[in-house]
Amino acid sequence: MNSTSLLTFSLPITFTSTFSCDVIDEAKKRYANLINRQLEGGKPVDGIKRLGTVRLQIENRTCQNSYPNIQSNEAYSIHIVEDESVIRSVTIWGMLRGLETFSQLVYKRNKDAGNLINVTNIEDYPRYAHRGVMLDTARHFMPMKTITKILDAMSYNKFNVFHWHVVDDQSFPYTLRKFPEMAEKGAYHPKLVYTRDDIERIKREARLRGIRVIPEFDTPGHTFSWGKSFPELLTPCWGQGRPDTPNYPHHGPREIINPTLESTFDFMRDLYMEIRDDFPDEYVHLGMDEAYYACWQSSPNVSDWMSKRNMSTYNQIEQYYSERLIKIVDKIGLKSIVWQDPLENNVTFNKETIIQVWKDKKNDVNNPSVKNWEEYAQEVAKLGYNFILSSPWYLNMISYGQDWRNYYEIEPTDFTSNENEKKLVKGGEACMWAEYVDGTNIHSRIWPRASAIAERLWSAKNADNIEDAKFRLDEHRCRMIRRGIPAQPILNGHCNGEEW
Ligand code: CP6
Repeated sequence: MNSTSLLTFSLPITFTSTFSCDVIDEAKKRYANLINRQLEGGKPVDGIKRLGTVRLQIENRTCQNSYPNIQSNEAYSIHIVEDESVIRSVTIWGMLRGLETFSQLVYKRNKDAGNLINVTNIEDYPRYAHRGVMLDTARHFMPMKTITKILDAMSYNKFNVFHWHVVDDQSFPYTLRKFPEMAEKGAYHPKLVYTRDDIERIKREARLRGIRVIPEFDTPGHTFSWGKSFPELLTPCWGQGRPDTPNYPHHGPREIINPTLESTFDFMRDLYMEIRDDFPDEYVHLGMDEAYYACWQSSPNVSDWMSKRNMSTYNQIEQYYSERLIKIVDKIGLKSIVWQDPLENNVTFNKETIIQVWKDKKNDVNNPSVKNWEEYAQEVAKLGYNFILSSPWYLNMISYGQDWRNYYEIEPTDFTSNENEKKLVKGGEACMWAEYVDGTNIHSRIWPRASAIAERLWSAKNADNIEDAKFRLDEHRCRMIRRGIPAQPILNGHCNGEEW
């Protein structure tokens, strides 16, 4: 590298911009702080030219009360030159991505050396609009500091969707305004809940990083904790092979939503109206995975109800429930994302619904009827739905060695040779199910493994050289460590002589 293509600078680094807005002002502070901390100790190098100011130029000044969405333009360009460098973007969301890249361009040759940046031009934009991390906060409660750290780390990896799998069978930690008893009775402990302030904070921290929050209130399955406060929402199971309870209903963990009562749908409408008012995103996640029929099958009330409606299969109940719920949600102005399962049971959705493909042989080794994700993707595409891919990116599945390679090598459009079907892929999500993680070990399990997924979702299809990626990922892992994310190692070695 000759000196004409290398610039040096002194700290603190400052960014200039011509308009003020919370998203940009906060980002300038965050990135100046990251860069200053990252480079601490280095003085400008003698004898080479200096970096001048770094100007942030945003074309579209929409900011106040604005949130990112699936259409947001996240493109940016960076021009590093001697006098006045500039980062350009169309939107504030693109500027966030540009600042992240800029912060990764600055470096030092060693701990005591000066701060450097190469003269360069970058034009960059994402391949996919939906680049998510799914977090389960029901199997283990995740403290606020864990969630905000995940949001921080997501921004270091240009993830833009926080899919919050907030409740499930085991606990209901979300404080609803209209039904506060759901969390009071359904959480693991009255302190292990997300308060109204916590929810506002998650929304705010996510927005400042250009991250959409998509909450999921999974029904009709995975709802056992809902019954702690509202038992009438669930279908009581009868018998269930328990000799002591053959002829009367009892509550048990396989209970799922009771679709035979009108009050169930009234409740769901109230719940989703509240979610709509809590979250600015146009999408909500309705879950709908793994609706086990055991309780419906065991219940004489359900059988009576079915025969009155001329239903003969349990799939028909699932269709009835799912199609009614999605109409309710549609009517109050929300678009839906659902796990793939209901499609397999012939539920139909409107074509704006996004399907999340999660099944794969690898995720269900005990079930011989489970197919490869490519086959599920094909089936979804044949039905004409847009979808996001998660099957190959289940962070909860672990094994010895470099499993990030398996994530990196996935090409989301490889399920088909049909160009129109390839266009149905809107992105993907790395999923962190929390049966075996909590605040003590979650960060090192997510990072840097999810970084491999982030690159696959952001970068062009032909950015697929894994032997190059290996060193990039290792360096990025060290960068995350310096930024306070305890990311686990992927290669032998050390981070710049630092002690870890
Ligand atoms: N919980 C819910 C889960 C899972 C799903 N839904 C799950 C299934 C298989 C694996 C990991 C997680 N724990 N509500 C499936 C979408 Cl390997």
